[in-house]
Amino acid sequence: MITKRMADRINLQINREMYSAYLYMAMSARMAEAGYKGIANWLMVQYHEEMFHAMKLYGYLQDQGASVVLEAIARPDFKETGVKELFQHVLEHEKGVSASIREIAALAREEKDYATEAFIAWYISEQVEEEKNATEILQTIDLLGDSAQGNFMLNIELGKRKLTVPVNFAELGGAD
Ligand code: OFO
Repeated sequence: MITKRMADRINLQINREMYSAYLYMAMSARMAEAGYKGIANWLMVQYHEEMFHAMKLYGYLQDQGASVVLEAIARPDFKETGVKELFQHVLEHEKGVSASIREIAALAREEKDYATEAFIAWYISEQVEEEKNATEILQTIDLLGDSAQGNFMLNIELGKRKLTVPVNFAELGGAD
């Protein structure tokens, strides 16, 4: 069993992961409209990753006998239309999510909640990956050149990204 304070904090994180999903879904639509189908693919795969992150938290609350409480998801807030600026936004967003995950880890330590500390360690590692992915894309943009030709090449590259997370969330536990 986890404390109410921890359950509230994890529910907040579900909302933040859902916001991430919503943000990447909106960014995917923007890139598809601009003709960058490959970049839109990368962002839509990211949407699924974020839903997976949210649903792992959802399952954890259920496994702990805590209530899942869903709040409104904010409108995706981004104005960038350029590819490089868009991925700068992605990186900054992920840094913010990493900070949010660290707060949960710190709270778990404060409460001597070893189960949540062990559970949230997966997200700590995942955020290293999330920041690395965005950083590498920004490096690739710089190498290719932030130009129509460079973005065209990036579009081909990001079009290769495949979904690796499950989409049947009933398999994640909590619902059994
Ligand atoms: Fe859930 O890692 Fe991105 O936001």
